[in-house]
Amino acid sequence: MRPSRRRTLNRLAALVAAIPLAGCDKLSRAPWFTRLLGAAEPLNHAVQRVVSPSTSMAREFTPADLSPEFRSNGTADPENDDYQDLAENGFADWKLEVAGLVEHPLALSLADLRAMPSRTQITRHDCVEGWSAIGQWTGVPLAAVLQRAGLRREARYLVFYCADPMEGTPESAYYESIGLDDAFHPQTILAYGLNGRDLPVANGAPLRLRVERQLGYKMAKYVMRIEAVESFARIAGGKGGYWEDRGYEWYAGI
Ligand SMILES: Nc1nc2c(c(=O)[nH]1)N[C@H]1C(S)=C(S)[C@@H](COP(=O)(O)O)O[C@H]1N2
Ligand SMILES: [Mo]
Repeated sequence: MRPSRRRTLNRLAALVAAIPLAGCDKLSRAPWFTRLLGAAEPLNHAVQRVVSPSTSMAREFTPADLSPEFRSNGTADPENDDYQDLAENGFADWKLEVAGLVEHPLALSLADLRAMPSRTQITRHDCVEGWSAIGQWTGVPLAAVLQRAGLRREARYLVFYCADPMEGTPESAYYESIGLDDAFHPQTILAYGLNGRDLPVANGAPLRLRVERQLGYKMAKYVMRIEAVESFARIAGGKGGYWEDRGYEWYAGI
């Protein structure tokens, strides 16, 4: 770790330790404390990166460890006419859009994605709701897609826009975002296969994100578009994801 970063972390840690535990109620209403908690989010991320550096790998399992069934959670079949039309046609007309702060905006079909380098990994999925499942995922490393698109220097996050409206309206569509360290991590893939078969609709067909060092809600299903951005502050609720906008952590390290 760079000495300057260590100093900052030490100072912040000392500051957090100095917060008295009593009177939390009053504290949580104080604007400066809310701001400090906001500031603790990048700190959480920094601490996580020290504890498990960006090169660390999530554990991988063997075929004997596979869950008999990989359950579905959240949306199991998007209530969206456009999506239903695409699904009826076996996603032959679906294209993944890659846009935003990239040199070459892309529109990739499933065939295009399958022709790119692929990676298969058996990992455990942990959902905040308290269940886990082990599955074998096959897909294209996100890094390969980003290399083809050419990220511009200003890009800091990747935002994933999904097909499924959570509350009936297009504005309530599921979305997620990740930073560049996870985006270029070798286990971060755009998966089109689960347990040796095409990805089922219940698990996010035709394409879902796998970010193996984070919790299940980061793993956007039904991905339609990826946008490279400098900031996600002006997207939807501004917190970087559907569940983040409702109070979940943006960096959901396991
Ligand atoms: N588009 C979309 N992606 C999503 C969700 C969702 O409802 N919609 N749910 C999330 C949650 S909370 C979990 S645990 C996993 C569930 O993935 P699975 O259905 O393959 O089990 O997807 C995540 N990605
Ligand atoms: Mo979840």
